[in-house]
Amino acid sequence: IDMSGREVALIGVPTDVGASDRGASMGPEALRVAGLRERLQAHGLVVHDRGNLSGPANPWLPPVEGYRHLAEVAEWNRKAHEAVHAELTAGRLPIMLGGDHCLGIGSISAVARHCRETGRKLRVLWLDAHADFNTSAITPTGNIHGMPVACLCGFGPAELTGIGGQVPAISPKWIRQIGIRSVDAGEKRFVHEHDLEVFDMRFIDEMGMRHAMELALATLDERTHLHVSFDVDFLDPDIAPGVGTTVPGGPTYREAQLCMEMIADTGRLGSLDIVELNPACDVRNRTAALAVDLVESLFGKSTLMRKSSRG
Ligand code: 5AB
Ligand code: MN
Ligand code: MN
Ligand code: MN
Repeated sequence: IDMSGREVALIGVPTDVGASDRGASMGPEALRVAGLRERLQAHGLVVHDRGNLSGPANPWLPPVEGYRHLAEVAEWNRKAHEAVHAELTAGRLPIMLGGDHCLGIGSISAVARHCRETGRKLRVLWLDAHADFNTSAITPTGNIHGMPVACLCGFGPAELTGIGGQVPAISPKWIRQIGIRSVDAGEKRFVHEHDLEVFDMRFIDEMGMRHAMELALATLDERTHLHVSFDVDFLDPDIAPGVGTTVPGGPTYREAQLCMEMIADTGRLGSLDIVELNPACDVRNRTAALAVDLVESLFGKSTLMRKSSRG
């Protein structure tokens, strides 16, 4: 798939209000320092860097009724929603640079709204160590970065589920989760109850990343808009230490590359989140550099060297 000439927009959303460790707010700048724009340009993409959105500071307060910083999370997400939606409307491919993963609510609700407006089918690939399917009733932490998938599916406070104008914003049937290896007890029951399609690390160990991705990508067609929500803690902490919530036993460098390459091969990528990168936890910006590397593959780096995609 040749993406050259495709216009992409980088939208920095520098906040960590949804997390319990500070530092993801520095993610956008770390990705820029690692050369995200230049590397995409080298593949012929036309890159517009919109700079960073601004929003409320992190008040650093304990949870209230099961949510930490709900008002601030809602404000950042409304802004992310509008920025992502504007780029999609203008025909550009938005890349949201988080920021913590609560921002998936704003970003993906914007993509869902765009798909409704243009008659497209939405498929969301959630690359993460975590399912992010908690609610205020079952969360062990109150951190909203553990709740975006639930909020998008309509389970959450009106301030968050209503962003984008339709509740729920998406159906659980549209989501494929890859790399999952840390799910809380109540969350696990909720995931089963709503029948989320999860390719967890056990599945990847036994069946391989190739088979997991073949299944995850099986039902795409020419009307499909594919959104990738890439939580950097998806990766094994040995190669990606720069996240607040590391979980051992994640995809290796090659497994992660293959995952990205197989997404690139579909030619359906329409929007992307890069979230949870925490430069305060990183070693010489190594995790940012790795994320940029993987994003290059997502935009077809390796396929440029191949005549046909697979076989
Ligand atoms: B991330 C935990 N399940 O809800 C919770 O990094 C962790 O966006 C959530 O995937 C991790 O607080 C959120 C324990
Ligand atoms: Mn996440
Ligand atoms: Mn995670
Ligand atoms: Mn995290």
